[in-house]
Amino acid sequence: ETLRIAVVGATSLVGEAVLELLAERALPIGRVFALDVAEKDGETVSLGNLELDVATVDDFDFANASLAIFVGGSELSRRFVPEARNAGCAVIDFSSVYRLSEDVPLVVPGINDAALDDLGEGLLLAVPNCTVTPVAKALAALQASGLERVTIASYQSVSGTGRAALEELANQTTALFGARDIELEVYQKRISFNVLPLIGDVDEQGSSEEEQSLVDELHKVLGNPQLRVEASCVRVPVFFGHGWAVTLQTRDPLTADKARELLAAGGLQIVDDPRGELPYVTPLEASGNEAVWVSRVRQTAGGTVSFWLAADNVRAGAAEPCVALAAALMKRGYFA
Ligand code: 11C
Repeated sequence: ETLRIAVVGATSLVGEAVLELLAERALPIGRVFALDVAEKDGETVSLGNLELDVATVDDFDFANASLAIFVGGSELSRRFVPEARNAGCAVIDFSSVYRLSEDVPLVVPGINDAALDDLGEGLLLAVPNCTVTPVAKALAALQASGLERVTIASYQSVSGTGRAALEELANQTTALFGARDIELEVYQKRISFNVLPLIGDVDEQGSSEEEQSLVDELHKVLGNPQLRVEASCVRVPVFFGHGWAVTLQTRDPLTADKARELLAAGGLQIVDDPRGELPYVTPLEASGNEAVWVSRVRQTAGGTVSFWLAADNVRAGAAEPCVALAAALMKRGYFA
C-alpha cells in the first residue's frame, strides 16, 4: 500500500512549501489531498507538475488518509486533529496546540528521533515553532559540551505571520514611496522600514508568546529543562528568512574552532570568513533552501561562544521538519 497524505492548510505559505518538498523528495506517496478552510474552495495548489484542487477540510473523511500534516494554524488543528486521529489517521501537527502536551512528543528529526519508537494507531507528533527548530539544531550539535545557558535574539521575517503580512510589508513600502497613507492591519505598528520588538501576546512577566515558545520548546526538544534560556524576539521588515544572534555558555570550555567543527558535524552549514569573499550568510541567502546557516562564530566574554544563524523560516523552519518526520515514520514502517 502506498501512503495517502492529507495536507491541512494547503494554501498557507507552509502548506505550499510542504507540497513542494513532498514532490521534490519523491516519497512513495500514492495520493495527496490538499485541504483547507471552506473559503479556499476552488483554489488550486501545486504538487510538482501537478495541480491539485483544494478541498474543504470540513467535508473530508480522514479515514481516507493514512497521514495528515496540519500546517493551517491553531484553529484548524484544534478542530480537526482529534477527528483525524479518531479515524485512525496519523498526525504531524505544526501548530502550538499540542507542542507542550505531556503525552505528545515534540520532535525535530535528527535530534530526538527516539520519540518515534513505539507509536500506535492515530499517532500524534508536534513540530516546534519555526523560530525554535533551527536554534534547536545548533544547540543539539553542541550538546556534548554541556549546555548551561543560552541567550537568543531573533530577527524574524514577516512570512512567519503568514501571507497577509507579506502583503502588508509590500503595501506599506510602496505607499511610503508613493507618499500615500499607510494602512495597519496585521501589525500594530508600521513594519516597513521599522523593527517591532514584540511578537504575540505577553504574559504577566512581560515575555511574549514567541519568547516563551523558545524557552519551553527548547527545553522539551533538547530534553534539558535545566537549560537557562533568555530570548528576545523581534519582527523585522524582511519577507523570508529569520536570523538569530545566539550566545551560549557551556560547562566545558568551547573554542570557536571546536564549535564550528561540532556544528558542521551536526549538519549545519558554516559560512564564516568575515574577511573573505563569503563573510556570512543573511536570511535572504538562506531563503529558498532547507539548510540552517551558521556565521560569525566567536568566543565572547566569560567563556561564552556567540554565533549567528540564518534559515528560511517557512522551508527550513517549518515545512522541512514536517516532511522529514513523515519520511522518518515511513522508514520505520508505520504505514506498511
Ligand atoms: C513567526 N514563528 O515567525 C512565528 C510564528 O508556529 O507557533 C509562530 C507560529 C507558530 O512569526
